Amino acid sequence: MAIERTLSIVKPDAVGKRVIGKILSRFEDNDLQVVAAKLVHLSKVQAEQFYAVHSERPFYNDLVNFMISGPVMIQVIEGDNAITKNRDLMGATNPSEAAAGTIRADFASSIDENAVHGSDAAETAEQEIAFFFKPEEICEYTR
Ligand code: IDP
Ligand code: MG
Repeated sequence: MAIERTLSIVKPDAVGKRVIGKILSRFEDNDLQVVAAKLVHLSKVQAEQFYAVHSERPFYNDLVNFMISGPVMIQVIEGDNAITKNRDLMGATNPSEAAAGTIRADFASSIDENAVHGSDAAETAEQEIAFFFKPEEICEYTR
């Protein structure tokens, strides 16, 4: 399997519940390494641009307003098969459908406030990482 990087966001609901550490532990416990991270309060423009792919969806305005309702923890995580592995650790978009033991099953309360974002494919991972991080902000580790 190839080493990949993906973008992960701990959303405002989970930051507010003070479970940043528990969520990042899920990645670390599953051989995904945090290679860049920052806590930020997104601007409305940033949230609109980040979720532009959903701009025609009925939930877009609610999603943007939720994402700017408090700080978010944004990280690049790296490891074997990181994109799919992160999606598997996250669980389904709707926490009521998320498998037991997934991040969303354990920490999310609704489809609107579902604890985490994760890139869904190689192309979006690359775009989303570049949206938030300059290349020099991503660390190289000797494994
Ligand atoms: P994902 O986060 O699992 O990749 P997407 O379909 O990409 O799910 O949707 C992005 C985000 O938009 C979701 O995480 C969720 O916060 C929100 N969202 C998606 N579908 C709905 C919906 O039907 N109602 C309300 N919010 C939604
Ligand atoms: Mg998505």
